[in-house]
Amino acid sequence: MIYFISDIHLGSLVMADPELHQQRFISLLRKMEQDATAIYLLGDVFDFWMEYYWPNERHFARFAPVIEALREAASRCEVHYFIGNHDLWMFGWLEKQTGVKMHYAPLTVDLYGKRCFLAHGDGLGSRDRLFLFLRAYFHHPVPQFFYRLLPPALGDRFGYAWAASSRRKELAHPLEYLGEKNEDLIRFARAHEESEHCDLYIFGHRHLELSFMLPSRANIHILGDFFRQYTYGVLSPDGVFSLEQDGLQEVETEDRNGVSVAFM
Ligand SMILES: [Mn+2]
Repeated sequence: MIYFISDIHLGSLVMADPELHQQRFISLLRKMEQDATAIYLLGDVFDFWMEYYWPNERHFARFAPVIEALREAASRCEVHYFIGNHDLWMFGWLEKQTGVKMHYAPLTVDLYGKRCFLAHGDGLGSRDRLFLFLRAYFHHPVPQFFYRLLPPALGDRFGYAWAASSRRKELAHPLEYLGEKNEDLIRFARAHEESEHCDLYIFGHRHLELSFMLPSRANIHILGDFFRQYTYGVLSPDGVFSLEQDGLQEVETEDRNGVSVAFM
């Protein structure tokens, strides 16, 4: 089996019990390890992650259990870690500690005979100029250099507060499906199909579960999240992809081309 999970947002200030949340993710990782040939973490695993020039003992102590679980998972199967828009400030520390393979850009790869396009998804197909500007700023080495100079306690306080403000907005108004013309990732995949065909597009970022088939028969899957919906994706060796929910049966998904598919 190959597993895909994104948007866990570990450490978020809006979690009622952040330790329990971390443990729930660790339990799922352990379950996946049983039959996984690979685990793909598609971004925003952490609600905020910054590797400063100084040691950040508090941060590392807080996430010691999940760091250890990632190390163990990576010793049993391939573990791929894609940066998201909350945990993009990875500069090699986590990779060195755990043995996960970091990805700083989307990846096209053959998995069980399926051509797969994998990415967190932020910025792809986006027409939101403010978001794109901020994204370019956050990815720029100059502001990164200055942020990394901050004392970790100060930088983290600001970073987690910033991240929590978007989580709070979202909990008040859960993100909704905008329709195929307005969903950036659908538009992105549609354009991508014109130059290169992939069988599967797997994304995170949107915090909603979605399966959508393009006329080229490419299937787009958006994974949901692991703080409210607790969903993740599974690709079986026969090339069948499904969305599942932790601790429950498979979740209902909607085929937006009109056929509603419910798994029980
Ligand atoms: Mn996210």
